[in-house]
Amino acid sequence: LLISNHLRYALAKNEISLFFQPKIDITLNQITGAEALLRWHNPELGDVPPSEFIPLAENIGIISELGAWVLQQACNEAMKWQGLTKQRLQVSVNVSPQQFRIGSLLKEVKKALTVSGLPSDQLELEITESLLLQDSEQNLSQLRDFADQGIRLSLDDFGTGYSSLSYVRRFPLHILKIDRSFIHGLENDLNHKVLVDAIIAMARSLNLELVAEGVENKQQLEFLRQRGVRTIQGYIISPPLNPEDFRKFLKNEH
Ligand code: G
Ligand code: G
Ligand code: NA
Ligand code: MN
Repeated sequence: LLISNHLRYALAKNEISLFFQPKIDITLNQITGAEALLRWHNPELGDVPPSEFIPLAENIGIISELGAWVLQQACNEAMKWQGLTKQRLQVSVNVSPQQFRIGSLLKEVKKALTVSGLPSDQLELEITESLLLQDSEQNLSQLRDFADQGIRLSLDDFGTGYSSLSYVRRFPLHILKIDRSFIHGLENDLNHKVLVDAIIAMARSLNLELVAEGVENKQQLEFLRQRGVRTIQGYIISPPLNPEDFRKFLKNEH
């Protein structure tokens, strides 16, 4: 496949970059960190979204290499933020279930932390519900390894899969991210409001921190604020930014 061939050489050709989207504590009006998001621009294909090229990277066997690159870049960037703001910022990195299956993830995470010098409690891994649903001992033990290292674990896209309370409580998670599909149109949709309330209640009962993603307008923000959700991410604050613009965002914060 043409796109696979391009993807194989994309890293070497510097076509891949990492953007950062701020996360904000809306009670303190302070930035708490950023999610690292892959971007691929190919001269022939144009911009290819990660939803297309991540599955492809898994299929052609380069997800480990790509994932290791993301981890290293994310940790390196997070180190550069330290002088720019008083807060101790978290950097969140998405990891796909396939990266857990390969088994070298812990080694790659440790390497990225060592090489960058970033303290492990400033790294957050965003995992998906599908990883929990596989419910293998191997996945659970890897998650425990990360938690033991002080790395924070966040459950991404929550509510889109089949995770139940009984599933989620078995895993050493710290954060639950409300999927943006529930935030979208929230202000006009009673069903979404009810779902978001249920997710909030569940997170509280499990003692998990909450992040609401995809927040685009004031009504959504106020809905979340009223319910005590502290941390949000979305276009109302900022789209994902290139590393330079993200540093500018930090400097303009105060
Ligand atoms: O940025 P965008 O909305 O296009 O992201 C689409 C999807 O790609 C999201 O689900 C996001 O989690 C995923 N994604 C972005 N960057 C990475 C990455 O570095 N690794 C993995 N595994 N997924 C990523
Ligand atoms: O699946 P994941 O949660 O990792 O996806 C994150 C993606 O959501 C990012 O790639 C980003 O482009 C997108 N995103 C971030 N903020 C918003 C927003 O406010 N609205 C919408 N529609 N998408 C957003
Ligand atoms: Na994510
Ligand atoms: Mn998500």
